[in-house]
Amino acid sequence: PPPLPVLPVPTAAQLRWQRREVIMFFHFGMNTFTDSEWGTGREDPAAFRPAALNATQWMDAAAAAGASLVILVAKHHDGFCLWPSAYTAHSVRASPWRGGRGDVVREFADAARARGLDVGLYLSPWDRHDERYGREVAYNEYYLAQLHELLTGYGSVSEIWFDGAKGKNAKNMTYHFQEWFQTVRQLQSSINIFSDDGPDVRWVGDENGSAGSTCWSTVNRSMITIGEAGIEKYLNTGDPRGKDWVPPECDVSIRPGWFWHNNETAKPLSKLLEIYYSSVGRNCVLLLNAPPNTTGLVDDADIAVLREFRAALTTIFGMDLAAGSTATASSERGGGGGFAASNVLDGRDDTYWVPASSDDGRRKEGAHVHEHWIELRRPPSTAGVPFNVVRIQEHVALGQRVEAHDVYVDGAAAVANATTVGHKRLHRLPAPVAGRTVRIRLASRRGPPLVSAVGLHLDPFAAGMM
Ligand code: IPT
Repeated sequence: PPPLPVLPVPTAAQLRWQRREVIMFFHFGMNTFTDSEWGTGREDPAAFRPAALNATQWMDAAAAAGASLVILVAKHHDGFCLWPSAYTAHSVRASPWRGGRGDVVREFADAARARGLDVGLYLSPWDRHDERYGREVAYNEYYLAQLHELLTGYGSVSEIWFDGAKGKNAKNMTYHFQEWFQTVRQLQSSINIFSDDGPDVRWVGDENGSAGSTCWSTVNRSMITIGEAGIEKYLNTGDPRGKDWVPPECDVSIRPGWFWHNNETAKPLSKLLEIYYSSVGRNCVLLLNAPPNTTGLVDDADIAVLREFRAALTTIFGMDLAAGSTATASSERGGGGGFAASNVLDGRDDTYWVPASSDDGRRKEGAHVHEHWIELRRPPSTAGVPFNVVRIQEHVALGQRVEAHDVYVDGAAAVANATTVGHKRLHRLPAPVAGRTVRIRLASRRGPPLVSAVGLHLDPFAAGMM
């Protein structure tokens, strides 16, 4: 049978989220038209007038990036609502767009589903417009009522985003997060709730797409206060002793700002790839923002760079230079359960290598400590083909375990030496190497290491390769 889990473990919804790897964010709203990032809340709804909004075109951007989930900012800090909420006049209903009968949330959700993409929503707790803001009960009721509208009126919602950002007028405002979270669960049972503190997905602690090189999916939620400065480092690395499974999401914009500004342009491919390695390659999901412009479309140049990004990932990871290898390990669990080392080469997340139960990775053989390791031996035909990326994946469904590991090629000095693995760890080597054998030593772990994949790739976009 499979080994016992090492707690905590992800829920089914968290596992589905983790395997998405790249998802997309759309910041669009009043700020798009006022050329700002944080509106004051005093904007005239008449300013919201996209000339040719087409949410289907936004989905082209998501498809170009290979994202399977798209998250829309339904209300940002300026309080202007992109759907005709019954609880405020400050919404699309008061704008000239579609004669006041428009609903961006509806168009967004419909366009996403038509493309087979899942839907997520962002509703800013901080509100600089609403007069109830600052009156605790009144504002919390208002916010809850809007959650109700968004989570009952637009079909299934896969992720909801609670941004911890706030300004001075937030000082006297207490948000009833527990009431909000429980209401969300009641309305959408398989949703993932994002906030600094989860409960399902946590902020990674920065907005540059960079997780800690040690990155645990676990934290102690009691250590985190939403929106409080000083928690960033904890969020960035997680906590090996964490009792709560709350994996990190890296939110980053493809442009300098979250909203569209005429004088800004998208980051180049090289930057997006660097972000991919330091987010997805460090056990995170990457939430990439592409802001639609004042026309109500994503700039063609932005879609082009997203397409380039996905094409580059396909070039790098579409070919596995470990294919055809044989895999051996320090030991293998028997019993016919199918836990052989060769599982790391079958391209599946649900099969994995398990060491023998008698093997605790500390057994002494003479002077030698018999540590856990797994080794690929490449066939003669590919042994000379160089690679510069090593991919390692843990079977996190049974808990995140690896605390320290190294990678050796042909028994020489380690080419990589690191801490956590998690769902996916990508090591970029300083230069391409060729070699017959690649060994991963799992020097330290919480319980037996369960490795679901090891891959070798050539990244031609890496420095010095182009
Ligand atoms: C920042 C919030 O302070 C933080 O709580 C989190 O929600 C984060 O946004 C999400 O990106 S505010 C930002 C200006 C750093």
